[in-house]
Amino acid sequence: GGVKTNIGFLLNVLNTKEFQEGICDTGFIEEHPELFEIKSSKDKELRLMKIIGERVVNDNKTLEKNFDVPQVPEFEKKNFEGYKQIFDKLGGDKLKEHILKEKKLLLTDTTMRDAHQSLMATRMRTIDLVKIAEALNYNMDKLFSVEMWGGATFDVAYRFLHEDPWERLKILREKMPNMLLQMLIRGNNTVGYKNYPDNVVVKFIKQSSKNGIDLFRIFDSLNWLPGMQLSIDEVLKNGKIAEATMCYTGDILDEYRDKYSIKYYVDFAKKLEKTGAHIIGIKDMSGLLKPYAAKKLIKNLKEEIGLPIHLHTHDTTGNGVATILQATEAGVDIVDTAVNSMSGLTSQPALNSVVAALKNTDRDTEIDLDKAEDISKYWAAVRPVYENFESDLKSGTTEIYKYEIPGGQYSNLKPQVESFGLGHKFKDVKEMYKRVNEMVGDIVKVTPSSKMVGDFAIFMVQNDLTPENILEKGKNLDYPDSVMTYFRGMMGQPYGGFPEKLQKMILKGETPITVRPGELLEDEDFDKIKKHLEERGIEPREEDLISSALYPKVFDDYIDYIKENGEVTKIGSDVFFHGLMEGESTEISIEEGKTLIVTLIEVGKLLDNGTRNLTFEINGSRRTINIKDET
Ligand code: 3PY
Ligand code: ZN
Repeated sequence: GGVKTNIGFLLNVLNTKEFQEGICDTGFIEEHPELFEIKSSKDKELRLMKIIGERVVNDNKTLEKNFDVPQVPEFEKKNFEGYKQIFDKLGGDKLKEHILKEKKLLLTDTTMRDAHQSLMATRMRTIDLVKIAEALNYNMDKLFSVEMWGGATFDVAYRFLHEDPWERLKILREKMPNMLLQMLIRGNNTVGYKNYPDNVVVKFIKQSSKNGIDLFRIFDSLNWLPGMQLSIDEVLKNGKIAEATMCYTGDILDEYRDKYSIKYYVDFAKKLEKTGAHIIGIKDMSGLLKPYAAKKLIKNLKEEIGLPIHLHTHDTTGNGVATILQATEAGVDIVDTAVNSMSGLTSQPALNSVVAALKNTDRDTEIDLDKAEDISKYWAAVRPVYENFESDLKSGTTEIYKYEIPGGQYSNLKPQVESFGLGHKFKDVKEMYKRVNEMVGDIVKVTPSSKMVGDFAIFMVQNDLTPENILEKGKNLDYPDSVMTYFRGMMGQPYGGFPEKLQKMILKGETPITVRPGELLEDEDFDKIKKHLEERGIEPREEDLISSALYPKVFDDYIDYIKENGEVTKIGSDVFFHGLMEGESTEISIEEGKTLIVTLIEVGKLLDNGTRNLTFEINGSRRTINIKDET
């Protein structure tokens, strides 16, 4: 099959159970020379030919591609006081005062994290982020922060890109000295799908702080404070900015839907304020916060809360910029946007559009629109390389107000449903998503609780279950892992409690927990992990121990991949995802001062033994490699 099928397959894998339970980089390689039994540059060439050859033969034969080279705008490496310097000078508590006094609307650029997580299944590679990082730092000097880490990026980097996310953080830190670097952390679930032991959470936050994260957006997938408290405390201990975040669901304008009322949010914000956090985040992961609801919510919060308010939303309904402008009128301090060419649909509202809208008003962002446009052009040229990971959503859809599916999940739900052979029942699954939400008591839906609702909905459709018949018909069934975890109380406690009858039926006599899972989980044994990784042939850094604690199998697989294939991060994304066409060349800088010019000369005929010979020219010398044709 062509590339479509294969990427579709990857998307399916992304949604399998294995994936949900759970970039080789220069730094990693330098610190792990043991991964390279083969060191000569001839062998590096051979490995590159093998990786590119595999793509050409097995992924890509039919794709006609013609990608523009993304242009990095010019920038001047000037000295200036960005928000990073202001924070380093003032510390979190005074930074908070500083933000409150700002007249202009402050912007966070989410392009490097949530935008590609929500548009293209989190597949953006470090090489594409790094290329634009300095231009962003120097040309977008008025930005408040850059969200570039956390959420799903950690896992996907290892799993699908064969990259080390810690290296991504280190390089971006170096390239963006004036920007506050921001990450998304799922409370005790950190960057995973389940609660981890407390010592894992502590180590993770410490190392992330040390490697360059300034601002942690901390949320709990059920808005359950105990699920966030440890993270908030640790961020404060490490001297970083704690953004305690409430997830928005429901509709505060609808008086018949009163579980998540304005009072609910104001009360929760007051609790968050008491934790000592510096900023209150509103995380509208599904884009449900309608423009006039935003106005009402922000107005009430500004009256009742003494902390800056940072609004995050998605544009899935098409109302995103309007929501931001209403929030701005009501006095919101900071908002999330993505550079235009990476905005809209399931991503964030458009940065450039917001900048333009506020010019010559008293909340002018002071961002240079021409420079922002040049950054947007860079991303516009990067985006087509990732097209196979995009959903087929072509316009905003108001059905999201009904289904309440988060941006990231929406773009993945269809391939997930298809992977269960239920593609023709996609609409039924969406309807069931809504009904499952009601059945479990109308809960906050964001990773990982959203995944539970999605898995449950698919399971219901698969087994012809309905909320009306499940207590009878569902008695003897084995429920998906995420559903079990949820009803055991291992994701925390939902506001309003569990539906008892359903919980009893699903747990079949098992007693659920009512305390914080971290109180019951044994501390992770890091010595054991160290030994395990040593046995696997590496001398683990602190970062590796943490990654292995978070994703044991994914990390092992990553190590094995690097051992076998060597470094892949230096390969351009067009070639990494699409290979080369006959006659096409690419430059790969394999180390400081050493660039390979690789040209694919010829793809040979299919041989009797099911392989093909591929001829390359590398820096002028011809070499041939034999690749098995699996198509
Ligand atoms: C994440 O947890 O990765 C999210 O972005 C949820 O919205
Ligand atoms: Zn989001």
